[in-house]
Amino acid sequence: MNIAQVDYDGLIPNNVALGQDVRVKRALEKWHPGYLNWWNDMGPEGFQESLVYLRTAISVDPKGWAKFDYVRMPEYRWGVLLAPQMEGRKVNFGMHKGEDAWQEVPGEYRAMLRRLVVIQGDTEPASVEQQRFLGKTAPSLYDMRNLFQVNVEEGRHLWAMVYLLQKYFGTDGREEAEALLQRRSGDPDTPRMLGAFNEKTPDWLSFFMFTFFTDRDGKMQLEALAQSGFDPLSRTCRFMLTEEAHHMFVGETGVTRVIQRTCEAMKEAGISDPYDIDKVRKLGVIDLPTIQKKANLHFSLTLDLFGNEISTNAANAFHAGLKGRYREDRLKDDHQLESGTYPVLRLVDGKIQNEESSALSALNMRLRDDYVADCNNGVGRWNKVIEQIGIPFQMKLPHVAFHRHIGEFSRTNADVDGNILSPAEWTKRRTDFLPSAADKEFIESLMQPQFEPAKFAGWIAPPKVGIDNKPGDFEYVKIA
Ligand code: BYC
Repeated sequence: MNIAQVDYDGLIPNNVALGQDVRVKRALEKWHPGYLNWWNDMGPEGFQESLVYLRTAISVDPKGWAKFDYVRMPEYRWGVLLAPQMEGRKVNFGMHKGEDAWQEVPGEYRAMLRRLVVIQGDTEPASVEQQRFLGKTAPSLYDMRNLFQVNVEEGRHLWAMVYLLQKYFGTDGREEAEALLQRRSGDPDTPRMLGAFNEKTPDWLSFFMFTFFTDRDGKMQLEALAQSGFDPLSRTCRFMLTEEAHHMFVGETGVTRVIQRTCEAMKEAGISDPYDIDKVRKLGVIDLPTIQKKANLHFSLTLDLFGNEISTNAANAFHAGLKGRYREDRLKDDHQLESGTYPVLRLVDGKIQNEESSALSALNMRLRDDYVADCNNGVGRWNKVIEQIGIPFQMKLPHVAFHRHIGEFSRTNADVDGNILSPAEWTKRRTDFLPSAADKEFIESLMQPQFEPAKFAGWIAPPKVGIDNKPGDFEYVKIA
């Protein structure tokens, strides 16, 4: 079979010859009704009968893999798609470096590998759950379509991980696949596994910040897993990354359009002081300091997803050849890290300072550093827009010690510049850094739906170009 082409005939589109793999095909078909129940219960609230202009993967050929058409979300063809196998691929890091990549799970790494797949899988439905009420307040049909595109593709990413569980992990895999449909974001009894995926996404600025910051963690983690010596995981993640690019586009352009609209409205009204918050809010746009506070919140929550700075789990996964570094294949070193060191920011005697640690145990820190650099590039692009319109304000990432719940800095209270605060001072100043109840209330007051083609809510600028080159008045969602 041509791996670039997807078999669309059965219930589950795939390029993994599912038709010839009766056991896995049956297991997935059995899982399918539970998935649809989950989608109906926890997927986008309303709009399930609406026709949404969505892209669906029909190939894994990098030159053209998607087709666009109107689809009702429950009828979306969630498929199992792996990037093409690379002839003669080797494990390219850790103690097995140079050996043939594994096509089956190595027995000794089974538990470690399953844990990585389950954690990755758990984030995908979690994000759909977090975003389920947003359709009702979409600032335009264009944005609503982007939200639903992200949602159905996160659903497909769940399928991607469930395929690995069902195919390679036997009974345990089946149980884990069921459990992925049972946990619920924010549920006190059965929460999702990682902290940030139990937070609320109450408004569209949160959604854009989430897709900017948290989907970018997705990119970093998927890049690290795409390096895996377990070839099916690597191939799955490589194709997921193709889809992930659009999710980050939604976040990056979403925040940029909010910033742009605010700056333009200030300019038109002759307001030059970005801290004149009352005046800016009267224009019906979100003031820049509040946008900064939202960024502070989402950045800090997302940093927690990198785990502890010093981690034996990360060292073991690397050593075993299961999870590499960001773009491992482009790095120039021995790819084994037995002897090297890496600087890790630590809290020593109440001060934040760099300490050299073993490179192997500092892998979470290293991935986090790569992530912070990637975020900074995006923030730089936001600032260009502010500068071009001529408002004296710069967005910036808070210090990595700010508002942390996992790792080195979870034991302290730091402000956005990394100064350590006493607990009392932190409580007093918390809403200088993070959205207050009043900020949230103001943002929520702006979240009025705008469902007419070509129209946009007043707090966000229209996009520069349409999806799939569609004209400005295109009806991205035909609401039923
Ligand atoms: N919350 O050794 P440590 C995405 C636990 S996003 C709760 O430091 P490790 C997406 C940890 O489990 C990408 N618990 O951690 C984005 C461990 O517990 P156990 C998702 C946490 O393993 C948007 C203990 O603390 N993919 O795709 O080195 C929309 C000690 O941990 C947290 C992945 O994350 C936390 N934040 O690193 C949709 C990739 N952090 O086992 C999708 C797979 C740590 O001792 N996951 N703990 O009971 C991994 O690579 C790693 O497990 C982690 C943690 C990076 C998550």
